Amino acid sequence: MLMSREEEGTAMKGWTGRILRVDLSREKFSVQEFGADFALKFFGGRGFAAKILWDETKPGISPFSPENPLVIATGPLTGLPLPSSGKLVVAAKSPLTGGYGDGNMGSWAAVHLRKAGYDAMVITGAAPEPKYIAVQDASVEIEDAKDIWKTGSFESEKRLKEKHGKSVGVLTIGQGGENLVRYATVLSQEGRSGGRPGMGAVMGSKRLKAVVIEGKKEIPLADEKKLKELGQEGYRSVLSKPNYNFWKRQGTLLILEWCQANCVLPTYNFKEAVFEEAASITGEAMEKLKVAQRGCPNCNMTCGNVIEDVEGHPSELDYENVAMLGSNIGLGDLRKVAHLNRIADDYGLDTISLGNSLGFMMEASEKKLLKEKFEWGSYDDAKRLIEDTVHGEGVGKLAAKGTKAAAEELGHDSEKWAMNVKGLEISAYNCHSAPGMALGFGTCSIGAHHKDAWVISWEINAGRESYGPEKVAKVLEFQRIRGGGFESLVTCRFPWIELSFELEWYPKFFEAATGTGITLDDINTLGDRVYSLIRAYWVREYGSRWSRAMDYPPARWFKEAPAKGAQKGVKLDSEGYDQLLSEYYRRRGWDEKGIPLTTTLQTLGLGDVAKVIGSQ
Ligand code: PTT
Ligand code: SF4
Repeated sequence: MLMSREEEGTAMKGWTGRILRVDLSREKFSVQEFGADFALKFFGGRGFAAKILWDETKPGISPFSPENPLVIATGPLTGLPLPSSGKLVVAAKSPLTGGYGDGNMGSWAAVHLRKAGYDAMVITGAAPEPKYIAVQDASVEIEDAKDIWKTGSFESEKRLKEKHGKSVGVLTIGQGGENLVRYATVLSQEGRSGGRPGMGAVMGSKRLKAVVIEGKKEIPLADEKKLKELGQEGYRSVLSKPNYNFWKRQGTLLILEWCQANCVLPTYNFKEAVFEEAASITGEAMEKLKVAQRGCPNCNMTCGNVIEDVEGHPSELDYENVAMLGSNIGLGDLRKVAHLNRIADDYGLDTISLGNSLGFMMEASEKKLLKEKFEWGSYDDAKRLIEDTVHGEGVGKLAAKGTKAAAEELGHDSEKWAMNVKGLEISAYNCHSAPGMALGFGTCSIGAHHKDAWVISWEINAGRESYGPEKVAKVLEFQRIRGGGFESLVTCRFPWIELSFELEWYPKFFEAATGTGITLDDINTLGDRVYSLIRAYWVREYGSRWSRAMDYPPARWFKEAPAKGAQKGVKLDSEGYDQLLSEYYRRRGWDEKGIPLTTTLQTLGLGDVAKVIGSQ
């Protein structure tokens, strides 16, 4: 349980020390205070969400149950005048995976939540009719949302801003979330999307259309002067990084050409790893069409590149969106890809799972497993399938459940090419010939996301063939700093990973904000704590269904090698992967099934968790 501030007797800095709780069933809200113990143990963001969901999810509940808490959490660095600090985490039990789910998104809502005097918001219950929550400093209202229900995320945000003012922060869902598509996300600012494992659908199940936040207070700081100085220095340092200009030109799309050159570009539902039309969807191709650049709050390396889509609308592109809705479905026209991306943003669907789902259905159609026809590379077929997915028509009903559930219903061994881990679809890196990245996907805390251990660029330089312990060490290093550190401090990791903004800045920022000195080792320990707690959550939810197989990537990577490109004929070796996994478990202090050992949990301050999951 959280400790109250009074019990602790500590006046905290850096955190507001307050969580806003809203019960939609009872139309009530309350404020819960927490103390330094909780703050220093879990930091914020994913750390807070994991602890709250561990404590408060009734084991085995349906993710669509009103009791499933939806957590919106910031961290001690969020909203401060520091590089790229305008981010938040949305988390809940996932309807796509049945395990812990979260996502990280940029939004003014992150900054406003902190300025309204809260570090996090926990939403429970379900409204009988569509509602939205309006927070303005101490005032919290639950308002009618009937007139924006069945409306896309862009129009909904626009109308909410017309009513509440254009500078408020808005988190909203589109029709995808309303209709419980299991990979529906939460949207903000026409191009920020978070919560791949269905956080938008959890919002929809609560009939919660949006959260509007405006805060005007100061965030309490231990050393305001120092923090400002550090922030200014930090912003200057970001600007001086050698890769800055190229990053500003291409953002995340700079990686597409590299993926093609290194045979890891997902193509035709991850069957191939190079795409014959890749040149038309690269960062360079995007640059020629670019009409605007957008980004998250407090960021001076904004990476949201906007082009005009084939139907004349603006669409903000990232690498994952383009690869999954482009090469993965055989579509090589960037303006058409951009339109599919725009529809996904407006309906509020995760582009990664959507691109996987489209690829899966195109392959199923090719294999004559469906009555309906979906051709590779067909823009019209892709559009039709997206519409059917959102509105639950025809095969769209199946597509809306994600590839794992779709394969279970479809049969014919289709689970072998349903590209997911634990139910969450794989992001845009094809790992036939990248065992370290495959391990990163296999062991990621929410299912197959690259956000925690994106080791692929390091791996290809270090030697992709190896199944050695150095791969495990790198996966762990990244899971600690990315999956634990950045997700719980809650700032964007791009200054570090993309521009080499040094990690040493973050303990300094932390100390100026909170008054507590920490080291990078402390951040790594936090990462381990969060990872083991999330693993415990999965084990508790899955019970006897939990097995080592949950940490395996799909059979396609082991059984079928790509037929083209320099890595033609290369596939993953299952014995080698097994060894990597055992070494990974050993270094984590988990048993051979991937369940944290009692001693590991005790060392991490999670001793009470051990009994619940029957740790050895
Ligand atoms: C993130 C995942 C990613 S990761 C991408 S592109 W990427 C896709 N973006 C989508 C989108 O857009 N629209 C949509 N309808 N679905 C989308 N699904 C996909 O979602 C994002 C950036 C990016 S762009 C990345 S890597 C980094 N992610 C960070 C992270 O996870 N943590 C952190 N501390 N910093 C990060 N910085 C970068 O943020 P999920 P955003 Mg996203 C339109 O949410 O669920 O984590 O999945 O947040 O504000 O859009 O910024 O090449
Ligand atoms: Fe947002 Fe990109 Fe800036 Fe990160 S670098 S905060 S994703 S705009």
